[in-house]
Amino acid sequence: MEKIKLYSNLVSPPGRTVQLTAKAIGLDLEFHSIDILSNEQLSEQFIKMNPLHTIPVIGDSGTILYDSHAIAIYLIMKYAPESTLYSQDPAKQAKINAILHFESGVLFARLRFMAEIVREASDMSEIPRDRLDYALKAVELLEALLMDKYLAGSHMTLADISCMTSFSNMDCFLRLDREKFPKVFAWFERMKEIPGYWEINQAAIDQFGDLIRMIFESNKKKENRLYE
Ligand SMILES: N[C@@H](CCC(=O)N[C@@H](CS)C(=O)NCC(=O)O)C(=O)O
Repeated sequence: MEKIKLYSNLVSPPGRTVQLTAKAIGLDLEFHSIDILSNEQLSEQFIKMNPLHTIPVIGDSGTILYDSHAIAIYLIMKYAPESTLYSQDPAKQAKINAILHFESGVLFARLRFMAEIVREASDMSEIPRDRLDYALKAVELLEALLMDKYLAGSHMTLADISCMTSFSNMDCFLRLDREKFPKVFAWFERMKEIPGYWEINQAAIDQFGDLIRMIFESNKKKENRLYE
């Protein structure tokens, strides 16, 4: 069988959701790195696959799909329908879907709103307060959602993978106080036990932290040059 192609970047939370889902169901993907810092996703070739020019995208024997949530559900339903990461039961499925919509519409959207401005900033103090507060509020909502061991109940599902990848990037920016979010941090610790966490998620977080520092430093140099 031809390997499924994944077009993504390790620093992308939705991209890692697909990588970790594949890992959990034992699927080996062929990784194609897309450099979003140099806007590779805006190339004609990429836009043909995804007019929304977002990563991740997969190619599975001619089937091209975008959006991490849609891709992860597709992979589970096609290759591991018995997996407990998703469910065949309509009520359980709806519960997982509701959290996936929260991730897409609130958690990731607010992370992106904050991250977009980093490209122009010299340090975190330059991120507008309302963007930081908006992101923080999303973490408060995540804390409120955690009424059991995992987001959709007592076992880990796709909802947890999806929220964890975005949450971990958010924590890189906000350096959250563990005491204020005890349920979130206890859940995050549990999530570190999933297959691939260290080589996929932690590796990305380390890289992401360095990337933010590099962007800040380079923006500071640009500012200094103005006054030379
Ligand atoms: N809802 C989408 C969001 C994907 C997304 O916004 N990805 C970002 C990277 S984390 C991206 O591709 N940004 C580049 C762009 O929008 O041009 C998903 O879950 O796949």
